Amino acid sequence: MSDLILPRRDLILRAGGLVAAAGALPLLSGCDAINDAEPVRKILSLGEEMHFASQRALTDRDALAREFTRADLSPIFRSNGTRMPAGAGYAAHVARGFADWRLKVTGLVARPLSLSMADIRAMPQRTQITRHDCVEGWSAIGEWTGVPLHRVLAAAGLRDGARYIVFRCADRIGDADYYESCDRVDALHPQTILAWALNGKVLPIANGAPLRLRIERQLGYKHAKYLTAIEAVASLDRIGAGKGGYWEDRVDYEWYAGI
Ligand SMILES: Nc1nc2c(c(=O)[nH]1)N[C@H]1C(S)=C(S)[C@@H](COP(=O)(O)O)O[C@H]1N2
Ligand SMILES: [Mo]
Repeated sequence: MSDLILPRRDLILRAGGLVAAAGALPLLSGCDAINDAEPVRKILSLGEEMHFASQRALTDRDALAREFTRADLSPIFRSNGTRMPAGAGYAAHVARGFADWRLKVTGLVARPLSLSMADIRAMPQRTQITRHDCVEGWSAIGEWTGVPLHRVLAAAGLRDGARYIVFRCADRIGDADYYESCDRVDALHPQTILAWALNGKVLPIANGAPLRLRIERQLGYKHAKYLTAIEAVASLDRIGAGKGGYWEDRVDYEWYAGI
């Protein structure tokens, strides 16, 4: 972990690369190998399995996810689900280097916010090297930089009645927008960040540019990409189909996907 802020000149140079990456084709679905989906624990070795079991027994929900070193970074951090949100709106943001992108913070907060990427980068940052585990049976280690979500929620003034945070995304899969949610414990966890950089570079489009959630104690599908809004709510009943996430609404993915 470190308090890294990339120099602005670097950012401008790297923003040019984002446009080139926009050629990637959108995929039809996210965790599309649903029938083959196996719980990620099945692919872990017995030793790791025991490590998880003992960690779960000994620690609580505030425990940190394991952090790695740069030597552990995956050579390629693959992407999954949406790799390029469809539509002219997102393409226009790409063309403008996300200069007009806004993250709205709404719902049960004292001060609703509309943050630009510059606003987000001006807040205190956190960098962490963690392992992403997708239920489809792959993992990757990456270095993420972004603002801790608890900072954003403190700036907005989370109200007492807010039990869940909903994450709204710019992409649709089929006929519905991708979304996710978590409870206050995960929202305020120190490793839950809104990330705008991966491996020291501005987040690639395929990995959720310009801003994506890293919620390190949870499985991959909880890590919402292409964030447009976060909303503090008292109940998930009237969000989507009521199960707290795009995949939770459609398949038997657990809402609480703790690892
Ligand atoms: N908006 C959005 N977020 C998403 C998805 C998606 O399709 N759309 N896919 C999820 C799944 S299943 C995984 S494993 C991770 C993949 O993140 P990556 O593309 O950076 O590897 O993003 C998650 N967040
Ligand atoms: Mo996934």
